Amino acid sequence: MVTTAAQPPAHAAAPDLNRVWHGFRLDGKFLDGAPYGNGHIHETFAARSRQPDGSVRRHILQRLNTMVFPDVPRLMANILRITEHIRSQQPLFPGRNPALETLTVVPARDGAPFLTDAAGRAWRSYEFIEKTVTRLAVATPAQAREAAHAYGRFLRYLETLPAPLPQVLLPGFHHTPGRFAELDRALTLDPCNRAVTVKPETKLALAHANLAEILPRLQAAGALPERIVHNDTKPDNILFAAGGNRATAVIDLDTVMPGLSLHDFGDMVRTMACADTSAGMGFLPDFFAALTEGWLGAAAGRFTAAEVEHLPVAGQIITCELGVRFLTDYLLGDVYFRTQRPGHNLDLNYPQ
Ligand code: ADP
Ligand code: GN1
Ligand code: MG
Repeated sequence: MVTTAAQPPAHAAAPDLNRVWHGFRLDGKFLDGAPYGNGHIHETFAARSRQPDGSVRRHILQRLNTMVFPDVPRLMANILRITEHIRSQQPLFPGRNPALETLTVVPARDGAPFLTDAAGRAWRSYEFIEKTVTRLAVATPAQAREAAHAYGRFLRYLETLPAPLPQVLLPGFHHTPGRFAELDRALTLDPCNRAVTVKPETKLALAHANLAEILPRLQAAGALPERIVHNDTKPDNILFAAGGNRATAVIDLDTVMPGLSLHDFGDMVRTMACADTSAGMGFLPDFFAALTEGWLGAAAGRFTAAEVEHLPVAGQIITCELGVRFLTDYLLGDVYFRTQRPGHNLDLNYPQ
């Protein structure tokens, strides 16, 4: 079942980052902290501290969205297993060191992988991966190829993750028929009387409903193996080397769960092989070709014939699925994604 979560109130008090920083096992003297990045789920801050040797270090502090991830201990247990496994892998790819390609959790003072502040809100901290940038969109096919290779490497590193599998914290996350059912419910409930304002968008979504069953049907027929996948493969979840094309690390591991490789590829097509051109939303064949090259290059022959054959339609499916999610969120009153202005959920460019 797909669930819809409400965001913590937008008026949540500005956090005392000094106090939060001191809750983690960090050395040095807290200097300052500020909002960081463009994630749609958590509130992310970068905190700076002066180290005993005089240098300045940064750490990520994230106030977690517990409406989306209510079970923080299980969330962090997944992340520790995933990051520790990746870190322990031998290099599989020339010039790449898996230990440097993943996040490092900073424990709280009591040793737990997160802390709860005085207001009852959960926080985690990561080592800041320096000399990197995230991109809301890739600028060249070379960047798309690099990103796809990084997400492909990620799958390879996790192939050997020992049992048990990471826990499924977001059931039905990429179950496209469930997302359509959510849209149906939102249209029926129409709590904000917005359905009348989104008739063209609704018509467009419903016209593509046939896409929803394609992957579930193939999976049921045994043509698509379940793998541990990332599930949120937009460019913003890759750290690229500053001033270059190299993909340094894959981040945002909250959605890593057993799932389908085609969902990961499809979300890359949605976010890296489509652009808003003067003629409307357009598909970019050269970026698609670069994604395919990077993805299959990293997979090194491991995908089944069905996983390769369905790469093109995967982009359509996930584009449709996310369109349905944003539309549903708009109908429900912008309660899930962090929107920055009225109508943001309807903006063609928002998904980036
Ligand atoms: P959300 O789930 O809200 O998208 P993310 O975990 O993706 O949150 O983090 C939001 C942004 O913060 C990322 O897109 C990236 O720019 C930045 N970020 C997160 N972790 C790190 C890190 N360890 N080092 C550097 N930047 C990071
Ligand atoms: C959210 O966390 P973030 O911003 O990387 C969302 C994804 C969407 C994406 C759209 C847990 O990702 O599913 O594809 O926004 N994550 C969750 O930009 O719902
Ligand atoms: Mg993110």
